[in-house]
Amino acid sequence: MRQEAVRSRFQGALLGTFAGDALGMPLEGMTPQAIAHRYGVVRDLLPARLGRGTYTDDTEMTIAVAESLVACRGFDGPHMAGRFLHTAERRRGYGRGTLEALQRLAAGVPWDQAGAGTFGSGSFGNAGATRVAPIALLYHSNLAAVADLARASSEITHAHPLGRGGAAVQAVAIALALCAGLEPPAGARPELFIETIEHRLLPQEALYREGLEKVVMMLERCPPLPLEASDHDRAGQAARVAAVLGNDSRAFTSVPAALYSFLAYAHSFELAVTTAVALGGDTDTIAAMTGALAGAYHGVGAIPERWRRSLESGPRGRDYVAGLADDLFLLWLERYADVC
Ligand code: RVK
Ligand code: MG
Ligand code: MG
Repeated sequence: MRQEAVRSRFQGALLGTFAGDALGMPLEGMTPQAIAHRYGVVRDLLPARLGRGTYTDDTEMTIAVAESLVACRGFDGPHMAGRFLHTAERRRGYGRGTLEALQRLAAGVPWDQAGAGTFGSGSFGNAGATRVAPIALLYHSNLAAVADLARASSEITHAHPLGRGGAAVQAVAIALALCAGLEPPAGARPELFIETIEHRLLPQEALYREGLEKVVMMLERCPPLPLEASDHDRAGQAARVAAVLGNDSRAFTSVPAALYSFLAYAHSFELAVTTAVALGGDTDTIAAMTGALAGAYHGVGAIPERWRRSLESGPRGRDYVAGLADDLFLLWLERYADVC
């Protein structure tokens, strides 16, 4: 029974990333006001550059992380770097920092040096954080391993301490969401999330402490709206949250923005992810990270069926991603289930 619940959460986190990415992608770069003016609250997958329901770099790299963990039966830096390089399709839309690191990997630079020179000191873009769900799932019973391996996986492309730190914060949050979702009476208590994540921060990641404190402040100032709230009220709240937390593609703004969206609406996958999209800015990535959190918390059944059935199919589409989640679950069952 419990194993089925864990399995559903592995699928939820990976397909939740995919659904958030696909819902957010057509709005990427728009302000919250522009989204509200044009669409109200976005509740359905819109036509997109590569087709409705298609995914971007965020999901593509998450797939690569999962493939590498499964193939190597755990984290292996050189192998994961190889998967990033061989699975990246430019049409999915990659950030500059990731592309630069991939070029260095292609030129033979080792996996732990390829991300070092971007923007002078390594990138603190959010690509290291948005792909981290498979690591959080496989190691969820050991938060120290979750944080360390998230940082190591980020280093391949995003070596700045704040890039690595964003991956650690997002990964620890996903692992906590999974565990909290298995214990429904306790639920997703924001104080517990914030305290536990803060405890895992390294001194050079102190900026995340500020981000997490802002999340607490915004959960108080902008608490979840009731179900019957109007689109106008939802959009207004999203704009206020984005103005304080930020919504751009730097990890130290977008990771807290995703955490707010999840914690404010932890009772509903759909409300969490639509809130993330309403924040505007880096909508595909913030919604992908929110989808990973909410999917790990609720399990795959909470992703609206009308979204799930419209996600891209094909050789590396939704069935493949669900299968990868199962492979990862079986690996967890074999190697780590007994320590839970
Ligand atoms: C196209 C100064 C830095 C910095 C540093 C800033 C895809 C830059 C995904 C940079 C995501 C931005 C998106 C994002 C993210 C980073 N000094 N500024 N050391 N490090 N920045 O280029 O690969 O959509 O302004 O590494 O993480 O869907 O432009 O992007 O939305 O952060 O790309 O950092 O991908 P990048 P990424
Ligand atoms: Mg993207
Ligand atoms: Mg993005």
